[in-house]
Amino acid sequence: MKQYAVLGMGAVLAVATGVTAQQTPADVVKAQCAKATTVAELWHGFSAAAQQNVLNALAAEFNKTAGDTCVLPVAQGNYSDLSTKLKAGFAAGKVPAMAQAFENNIAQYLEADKLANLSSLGVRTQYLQRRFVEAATFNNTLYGVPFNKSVQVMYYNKDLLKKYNAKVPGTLDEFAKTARDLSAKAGAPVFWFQPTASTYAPIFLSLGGKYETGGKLKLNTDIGIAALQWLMDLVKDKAARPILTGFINSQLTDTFGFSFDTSAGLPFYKSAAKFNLGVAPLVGAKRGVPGTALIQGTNVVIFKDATAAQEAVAAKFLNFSLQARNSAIFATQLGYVPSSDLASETAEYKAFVAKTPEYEAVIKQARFAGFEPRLSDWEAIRFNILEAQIKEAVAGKKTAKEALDAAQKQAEDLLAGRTK
Ligand code: FGO
Repeated sequence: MKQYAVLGMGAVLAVATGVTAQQTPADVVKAQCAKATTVAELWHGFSAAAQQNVLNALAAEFNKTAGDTCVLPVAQGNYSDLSTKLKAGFAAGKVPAMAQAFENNIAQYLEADKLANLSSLGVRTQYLQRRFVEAATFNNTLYGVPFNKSVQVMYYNKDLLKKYNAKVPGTLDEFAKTARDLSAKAGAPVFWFQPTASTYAPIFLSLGGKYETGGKLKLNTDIGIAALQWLMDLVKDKAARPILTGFINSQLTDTFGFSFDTSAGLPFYKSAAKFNLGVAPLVGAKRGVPGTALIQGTNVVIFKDATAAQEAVAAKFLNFSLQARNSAIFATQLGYVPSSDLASETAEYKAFVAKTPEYEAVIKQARFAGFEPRLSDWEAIRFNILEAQIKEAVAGKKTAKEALDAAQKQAEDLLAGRTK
């Protein structure tokens, strides 16, 4: 994988900055920032080296244009580590100029009154994907810009399907049938999934589920129960295998059949798969209409407590990264959906798609995708409550209804402030 991500942006960077083969993008940024009078830190949750390289390469390209100012990406672990560290930073009075943030993180950081109004800082959004921009807009004010937004897609093993003469399923029903048939023939569950809110969401959304009705969070709907049951039945029938730790793309073997996973996994799946990898839009309720993916990945926000000089550099950096060409390079390298509507017109984008046809599934899927609730407590709900209950249900400790009823009760208590 390292090769895949580093080559593209790395090559672009090498031309732009004269970087030598031995220098990593992080080395370049470090040297640039050592000389700068204003350093705007960007705290992020990219823990994979390949992603850090692409982000650092983007910062290095920007820094070349930024005079005696610079942007310094700073890794904080994964996304949850990042939000934990930011909240600790709020308490200690120390925050960076910028950070990655999910929509619910924006809601939470806003409650703490930590976010800068991006429009006032001159961040331009007219060519950006509208619904991403709307998702980062609260009370008519822009607090984040889409930076690395993903959708989920269906990864599959073409060789396994071929071996057993199976077709790529077109609906959730066909998927369940194919997974059962292939698992019986292969002697092992072929659908690999992480028992998390992320995996549950596309099944729930594709069946027509909604997390909120009339402004109220509802986790234990009939559709929710049906979605969880769908997953539980596949596990019971030995057609689905829960992956409890680590990324699926780090554990691929030739008995892997299918997964529903983030498009940001594309470079990792591509380099790890020793079989012919297939990538398709998700299966949904109806043939010919893709399922509904969860939109994940993050926005970038700017913090109010940064100095005016840092805020100005940060705003310039965001405008730079969202330019069509930069958005195209960054997104395609990492399997993200380009933030700029103009990205697909660029030569860089076209060249990438020509060489990586799997990426087309990402672009198709982007039209069929939805968000999780933008509640400030959602991060706690999705991991500590919903995911915990999904795990119990999938392990056979609870029925789908018991699990989601418990999730609903715990979420209500949390939202009412009873367990904060
Ligand atoms: C990840 C997480 C949230 C929230 C969703 C939220 C917090 C989910 C899901 C939990 O940028 P995305 O699409 O993909 C991630 C990216 C950066 O790490 O690369 C993906 N990756 C990394 C290494 C690898 O080997 N394979 C690979 O796919 C990685 O998944 O974001 C999807 C996965 C999760 O982090 O376990 O978004 N998520 N909503 N996290 N904290 N809060 O509200």
